[in-house]
Amino acid sequence: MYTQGLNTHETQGTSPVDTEREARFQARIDADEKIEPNDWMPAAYRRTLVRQISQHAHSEIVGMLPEGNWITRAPTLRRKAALLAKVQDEGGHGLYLYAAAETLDVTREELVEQLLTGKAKYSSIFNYPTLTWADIGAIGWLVDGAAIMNQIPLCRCSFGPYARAMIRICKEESFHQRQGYEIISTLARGTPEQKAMAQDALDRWWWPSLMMFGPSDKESQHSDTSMRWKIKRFSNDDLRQKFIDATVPQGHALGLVFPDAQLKWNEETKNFDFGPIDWEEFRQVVSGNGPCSRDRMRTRRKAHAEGAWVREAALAHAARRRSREAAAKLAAE
Ligand code: BYC
Repeated sequence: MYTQGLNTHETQGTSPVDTEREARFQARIDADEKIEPNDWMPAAYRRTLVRQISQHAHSEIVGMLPEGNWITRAPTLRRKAALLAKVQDEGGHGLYLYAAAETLDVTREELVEQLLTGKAKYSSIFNYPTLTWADIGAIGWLVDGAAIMNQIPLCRCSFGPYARAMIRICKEESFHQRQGYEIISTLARGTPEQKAMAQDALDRWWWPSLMMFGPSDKESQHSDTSMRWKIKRFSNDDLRQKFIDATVPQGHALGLVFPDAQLKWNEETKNFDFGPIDWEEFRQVVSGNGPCSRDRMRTRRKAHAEGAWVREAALAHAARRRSREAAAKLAAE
């Protein structure tokens, strides 16, 4: 619905006109102006945004699956209501983000197709299993905590529709993080068995959470350009470090131990030093060989197929309403 009449020219190349347009575009970015869908933009800026925003949307949608697994098994009614609300929020985040991507001359159908055929990526983190109730706490505390660290700067992204979608998303994410930390702290302060569950969840989710920030700055293909265009405001490694520095004291306050023997406060840099990340594991997960990768895609494809009647019914309803409105208009003339 947003895709009509947009500036979609992919023709820019190296002509003096293009060079001048690109310089004007960069000057607007440097002046912290927002770029809006109908403004001229380099084709590569558009492509980068479609890639990032749609991967982000897919992550929200696939991200509903590991937690959805626990809705029917939440330990109390209060926990169930909070988890249900959180998972619904994630569905909503996916929809705002698909709508933001659609302002860039791509349809939701194309984006969903890319997810379902395995062409598009989604966050590595959602390819790990949720084995116990403590994992729901760990997801909220660590995964949503990492998400907030990465997403707050996106509220200042140069592309207006993405930045505006992120403001609302971040407000909701902060509730998600708090509900997770509350679950983990209840378990960590509970019986020895409950504390062991919290520790086990931290052991399994810590390293995958650090991988959410993407490859190291040396290996990141897109960071330089995305930072020049103010799509990204901080590098992957900088955000990862900020997350570690904020999260480690929270775990220590609960008497939990991080699964990293090299994790240590560095008085000189005022940061936590940490051990090496297993980038081979990250590469495997991102290329579809994570512990739950196939299961996630199978579940998503099944949900999409089973929802076909809802999409068809909504389209039929919209068509009927349009024709009824047209008939009423004609009768009134
Ligand atoms: N997993 O050059 P780089 C959530 C890919 S939703 C998979 O550094 P970039 C939540 C990257 O796409 C969390 N792939 O890329 C939801 C690129 O591949 P392509 C999602 C990854 O874009 C429900 C290649 O590696 N958050 O939190 O500059 C419940 C090279 O990387 C990952 C977002 O999407 C990964 N972890 O930086 C609870 C935030 N990392 O496209 C929570 C928005 C990297 O060349 N996205 N790749 O094939 C971003 O901020 C950036 O896209 C990233 C990567 C920091 C993720």
